[in-house]
Amino acid sequence: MPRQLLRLALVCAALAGVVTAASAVQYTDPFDGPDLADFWTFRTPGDNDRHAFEDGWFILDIDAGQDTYKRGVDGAPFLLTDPPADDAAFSIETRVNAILDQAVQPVASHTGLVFFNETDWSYSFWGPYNNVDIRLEDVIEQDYRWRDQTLIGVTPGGGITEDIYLKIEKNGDELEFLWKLAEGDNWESAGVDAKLGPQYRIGNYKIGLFLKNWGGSIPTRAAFDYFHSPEIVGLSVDPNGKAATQWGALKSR
Ligand SMILES: [Ca+2]
Ligand SMILES: [Ca+2]
Repeated sequence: MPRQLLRLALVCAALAGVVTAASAVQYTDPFDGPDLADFWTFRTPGDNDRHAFEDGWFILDIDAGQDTYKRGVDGAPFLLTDPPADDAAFSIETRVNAILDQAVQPVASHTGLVFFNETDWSYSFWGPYNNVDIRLEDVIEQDYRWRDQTLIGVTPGGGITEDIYLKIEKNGDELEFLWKLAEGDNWESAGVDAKLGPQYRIGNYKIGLFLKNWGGSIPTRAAFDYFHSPEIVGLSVDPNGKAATQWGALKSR
């Protein structure tokens, strides 16, 4: 009998371990839909940009010519949320597919992760660009920097032909831009920027996802598998990646 009790105790301990593992919280949004979580704001200049959920992906869907550029050119949709209350050091990441409707990324388009200070018209755009490369472009008011000025980017051979993992790490006033092609790969750094960091202070900026296009573009879509930050309180998910918190429960909080 004591032996059986011991076995029962061991089974209970093992089950407790499983339960603990299953309830481990990651702070992420797996984009299961069907609605946006409460912590997101969909910013759609011109009120003409669309979004949808498809098979666990969040889709941004825009007409041609939805450019966001220097102050005064403001057409691209952003999905935005707040940085963590203590933003001294944190990271955000996503997996983006910029080639939904053709074999390569559409011309004249840029998509990925964004840091955005609307008041001072400053942003950092990080992601696949124009079927050319994965790059950082940024702006402060009328001071725009292309890749040859930010000097941060990578050029995969053959253009943008598959989905890409993106990450931005903020450490003090520095932003580091990282990427990889597969979930199991190690993150690779494309560089560190120290110019835009001072533009991002608690209360004056948001973070999230973007999709823009410009002259010569066609209607463009981009899909995001998830948005994740270890430091930001988002949705609790189980190890299978499904949202453990019901959307109805979230909405009633
Ligand atoms: Ca997903
Ligand atoms: Ca728009």
